[in-house]
Amino acid sequence: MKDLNKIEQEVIKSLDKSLKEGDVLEIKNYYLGRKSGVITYLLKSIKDLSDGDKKKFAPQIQSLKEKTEKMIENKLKELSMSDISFKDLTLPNKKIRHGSLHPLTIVERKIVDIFTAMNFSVVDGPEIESEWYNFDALNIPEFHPAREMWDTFWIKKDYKKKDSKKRENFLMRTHTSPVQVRFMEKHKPPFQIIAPGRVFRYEATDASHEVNFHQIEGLMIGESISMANFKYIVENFLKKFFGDDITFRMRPSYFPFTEPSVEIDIKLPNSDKWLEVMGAGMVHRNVLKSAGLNHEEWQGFAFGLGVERFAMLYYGIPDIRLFYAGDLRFNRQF
Ligand code: FA5
Repeated sequence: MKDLNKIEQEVIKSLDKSLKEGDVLEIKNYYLGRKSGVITYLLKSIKDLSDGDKKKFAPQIQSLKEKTEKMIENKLKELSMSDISFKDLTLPNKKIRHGSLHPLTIVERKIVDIFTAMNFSVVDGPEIESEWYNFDALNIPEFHPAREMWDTFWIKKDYKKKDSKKRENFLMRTHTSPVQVRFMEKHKPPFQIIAPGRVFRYEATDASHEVNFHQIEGLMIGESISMANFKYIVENFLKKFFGDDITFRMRPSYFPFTEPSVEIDIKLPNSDKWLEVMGAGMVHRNVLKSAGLNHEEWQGFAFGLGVERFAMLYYGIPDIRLFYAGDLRFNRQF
């Protein structure tokens, strides 16, 4: 009994002297440690006592254990509180990890900022699109071979748009170009817009191709907008985005909805390889007609750029699939 009291006094004394959490944990281990704690040892020895002693000492040892646990818990609380109240408040606090923006968000915002500074408005369009807006209105009628350029995720054939008498086929938009038509139907030129958004293609993935990626569409229509205006805008944009020493080329190409059509490639640093980053051209008269604009009166250019490709060049990311892998070691670098 005397020994039990002595142990209790010892615990009180040593806790009194402790100034740090570490000291208290050491005391805890010394008395209550699972293998060789002093009180643990006493508890374990109860089974060897005679019946009479068991009755007498077991409750006292148990109570000493509980008291000790309580004292240790209180001391730890006290230390953590004093830690706050006496801390030098000018010291830096524990580091809190903030979330960060995904590189694609950063790059998309950077591109949008450059265009809005050039007076382009930002507009939006649906990701589930009708066959009409994604293809027909863009001068790609059914059975036109150019439909092969966009491997399409079709939505169940018999899906019928609510409140619509007409049967329409729907799909996941393969590009942001349908937004051009939607906008031209409702607005009178002159105007200049960009339309950022997600697009979908049923194609095999590799280091520079994804099934789901992002584009930013651009459209500028007026009375006398020409390819010269496009060249000026795109050069300005690329220089603002990458810096003045960017090397790019305009290569003749084909899109059913522009005539003439071009593609823009950017030269990869320290290499003689080029990466295609956008398609563009003068809006085809059939597209203006589909949208209800008089092609004798209005003309202009359109372009569609791949956001992932810009992000890859900007950050030196070698594989497009990294954007969607969800690996925090990658995401936290931005
Ligand atoms: C188009 O989608 C056209 N709508 C672009 C356009 C708009 C042309 C307006 C003329 C006028 P294209 O399929 O080439 O074109 O895609 C445009 C850009 O998207 C490409 O330059 C590339 O940067 C990006 N891109 C295309 N396919 C993929 C893919 N699978 N993964 C990632 N980026 C892609």
